[in-house]
Amino acid sequence: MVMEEKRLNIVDVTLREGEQFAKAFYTTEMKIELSHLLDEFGVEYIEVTSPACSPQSWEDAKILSNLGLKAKIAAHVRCAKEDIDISLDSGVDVIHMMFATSPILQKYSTRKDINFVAEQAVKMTEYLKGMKIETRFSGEDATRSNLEDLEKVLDGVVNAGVDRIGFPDTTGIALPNQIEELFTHFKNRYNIDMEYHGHNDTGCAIINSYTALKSGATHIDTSIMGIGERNGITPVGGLIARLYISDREYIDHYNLKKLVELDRKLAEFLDIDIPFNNYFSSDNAFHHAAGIHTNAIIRNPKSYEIFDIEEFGVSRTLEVGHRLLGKNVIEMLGKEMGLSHTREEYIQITKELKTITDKRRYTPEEIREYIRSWNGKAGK
Ligand code: HCA
Ligand code: CU
Repeated sequence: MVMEEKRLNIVDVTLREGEQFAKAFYTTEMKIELSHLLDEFGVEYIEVTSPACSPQSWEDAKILSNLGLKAKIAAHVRCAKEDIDISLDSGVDVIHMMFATSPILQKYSTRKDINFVAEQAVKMTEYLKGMKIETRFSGEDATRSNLEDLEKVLDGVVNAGVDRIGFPDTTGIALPNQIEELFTHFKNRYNIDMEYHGHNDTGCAIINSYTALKSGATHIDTSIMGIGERNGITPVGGLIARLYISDREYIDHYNLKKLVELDRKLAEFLDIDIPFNNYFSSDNAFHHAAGIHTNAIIRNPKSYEIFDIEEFGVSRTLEVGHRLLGKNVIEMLGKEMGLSHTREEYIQITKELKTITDKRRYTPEEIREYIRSWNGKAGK
């Protein structure tokens, strides 16, 4: 299938790649709840751990496949008939096969050479096409694979009728220019659906995903908050943030209000904190501190915010208890409390507050109390 419209297909891998995260353990109930939320957000695919991995993984794949979600359930499997058969038996909608195509993983991980990979990939693709099930093939460690090796394997699976080919940056080593070249090359070679899966070891997961999309990828792998092996992969919130700003038409079909709920739910399930620098859902994502910023934000939020944050169901906070505070925010606070100090008085209060907040941070409540009981006598 060839997709021409400007649309992103999100392959959510929270339940598969994310299960490889150091802090992850999912119960069946958690998998069900996360799948419902992901479906409400609108991801196109929910990838699950290979049903061949453990008895419960098989049971859960079956349960998720029977939830009646709009999202397709995809089993992530080794390119081996035993694993594929067990997965098919669980009732999943899609098979995501992978096999290492890089010399280093062939030597130390799979211990299968490129000829074996090419032959096996074609065999399994033909096998699955015979059953008319949607099939994807990924060359694991594509970004450290030789181009000729990738071509050899992918030519075979494309000829055998695979629906989609995947290019994982398994070690997070790639720069955007490599991703652009890779996707442009294979788009011109096949014009088929292509998927990108980017690890974040060097902080390039989002920009590489974005670049892949602009260079012909139709499917991007993300996970909630980016969880995965090591420091993880492209976080769904970060990719949405990028596209919301520069290419909104790709993400029109997602329910943006669900993003924060996804992060909160996962953090609760895994008993982790939402990282301080997380997109949209961190406590400080829309916290404005310096007086220069808060003064301008009060006049127009667009001065320091690029998103319409209401669309994400979140709100901003303004710093009041720090020495960087601004007079406008203090005046606003006073007015909110129904006080009737003059502008000059608020300027005076701000001056005093800057002295006391030089010692430590104050809570908003302490600052409110100071303004409330201010009577013109400094230092009380
Ligand atoms: C892994 C490998 C993988 C596979 C991605 C894919 C990667 O950790 O098991 O199937 O496209 O990063 O290469 O996640
Ligand atoms: Cu991965």
